[in-house]
Amino acid sequence: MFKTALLLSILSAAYQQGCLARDCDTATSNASSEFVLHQQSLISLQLKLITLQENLFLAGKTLKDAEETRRKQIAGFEKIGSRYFYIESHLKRNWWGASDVCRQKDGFLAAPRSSEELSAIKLKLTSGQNYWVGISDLGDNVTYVSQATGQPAFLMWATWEPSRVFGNKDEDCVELMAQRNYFMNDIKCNTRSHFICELSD
Ligand SMILES: [Ca+2]
Ligand SMILES: [Ca+2]
Repeated sequence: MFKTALLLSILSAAYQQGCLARDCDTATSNASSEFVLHQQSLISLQLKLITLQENLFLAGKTLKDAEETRRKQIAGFEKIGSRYFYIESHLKRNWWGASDVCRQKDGFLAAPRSSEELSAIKLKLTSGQNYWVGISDLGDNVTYVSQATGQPAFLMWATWEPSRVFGNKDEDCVELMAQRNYFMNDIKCNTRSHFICELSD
């Protein structure tokens, strides 16, 4: 957009210079002069239109940025690593209830995507409390899926977890388990725990 404005500006100046070089004052045709004026007027209008479009674009971007910032602040999310999370250390909900709270905040139960992200989140948790994350094998009782993405989740199991591998297939939802240094544990989904939400990308 800015390049177009610059190009038109240069063309306009070049056109005027060309006119002077040909000595427009001595032009014999009135029609030719009118044509030049119309062309200049048209270029001038085009430049104004481009300026208006630029201003509209910038205003829209500013508004969008302000809304995004406000949305994050209201919901109480904080930036941890490169993403936004909300850590609920007061309320306890079962896995579905926790998921509902996150959805009401326009997010999902969180699914950490890397060991670095999980480590950063751990630093924010209240000692001794377990936290739901948005991972379960409720779909096929085999694959642990991120609720946010619908894709197989990043997993970092505590020792002897998941219980499914060791014969207990009733533990379908995943928590960060305080007693296991916040590594992951599958547990029954109706357990009431604190929870972590993430904002959608
Ligand atoms: Ca299971
Ligand atoms: Ca387990």
